[in-house]
Amino acid sequence: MNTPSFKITDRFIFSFLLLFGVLLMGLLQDPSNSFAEPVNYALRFDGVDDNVQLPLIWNIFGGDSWRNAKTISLWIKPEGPGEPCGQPNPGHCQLIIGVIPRSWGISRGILNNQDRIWIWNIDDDSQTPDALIPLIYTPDEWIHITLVHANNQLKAYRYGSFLTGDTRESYSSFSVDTDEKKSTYLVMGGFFKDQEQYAFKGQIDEVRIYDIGLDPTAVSFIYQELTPPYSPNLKAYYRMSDGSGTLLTDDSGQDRGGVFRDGLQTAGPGGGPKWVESGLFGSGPMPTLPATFTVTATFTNTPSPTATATRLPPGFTPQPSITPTRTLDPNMNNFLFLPMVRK
Ligand SMILES: [Ca+2]
Ligand SMILES: [Ca+2]
Repeated sequence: MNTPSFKITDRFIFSFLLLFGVLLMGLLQDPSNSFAEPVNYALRFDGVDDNVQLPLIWNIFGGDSWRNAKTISLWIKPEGPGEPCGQPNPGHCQLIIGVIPRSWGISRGILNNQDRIWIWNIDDDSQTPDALIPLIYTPDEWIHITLVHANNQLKAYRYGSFLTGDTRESYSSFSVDTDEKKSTYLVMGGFFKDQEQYAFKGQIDEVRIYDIGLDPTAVSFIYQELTPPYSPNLKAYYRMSDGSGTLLTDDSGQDRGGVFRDGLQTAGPGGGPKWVESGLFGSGPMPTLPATFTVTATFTNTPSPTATATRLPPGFTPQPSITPTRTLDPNMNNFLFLPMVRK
């Protein structure tokens, strides 16, 4: 008597599983469900007090080799025009990324009546002029910047391309670290100390830190995110992948993440920089790119008057190019830093 009822139950379970399976497959094929591509995030800094404190640079590099060999690259989207720097010194401009106490960095603002992104290094040798490289930028557009310091030379790249003239002789970055005490942190988004505030206003994405001076070919790889296996020289990688919270993950997997701050205070829930949709790399194979990729820079004091840098990803149609005229100030190469930058 029991056998038929078991069969009916089995059939019922089978039918139920079949129906469940069909429903599950339907869900999996629905692009609107939670299996959609994740958002590509960037971090927006408010230009008031937002910043991210990254680890001690000694810990990122596993020593003090950061003083002699490093590559820092990132995409930024500065908001609005730059402001006058607090002093005639790039350490007193909006800090985008660099070490504190300050000895090198990427910053922006108006120096010598020029609104520029500044690549700079302060070296130990007081007989050697400190290095300062100005880069033209357009407010509210994404721009890729690379700082390469190696072989006693500081170089600056724009959109992965190196322009003649964007190099300076510069020796080991100044450091206050001692054998007993390390206190030099890598910081992103702003410098804050007492009454001094040099906060970057805009977005930052795709930050890569290497412990070597990358060659031009490696520098030019800027239109895609990195994928594993990573170079052993990649010491930290910030894709801004978190999307929420007040911690910044190191996407190189080496646990060199950062902490959001408002000024010098650790940010509370919802505080610090904001997670925004990057607009830089879409979820498809083709990145969404900024408008300006063809640059003709004119130098008044070099025998070769023009240098053209063009680097377009496949399928990308450039918008009308800009032709900035850059006059290099001969005094710029001999720029003397004020002592207070070393705090
Ligand atoms: Ca804030
Ligand atoms: Ca990103």
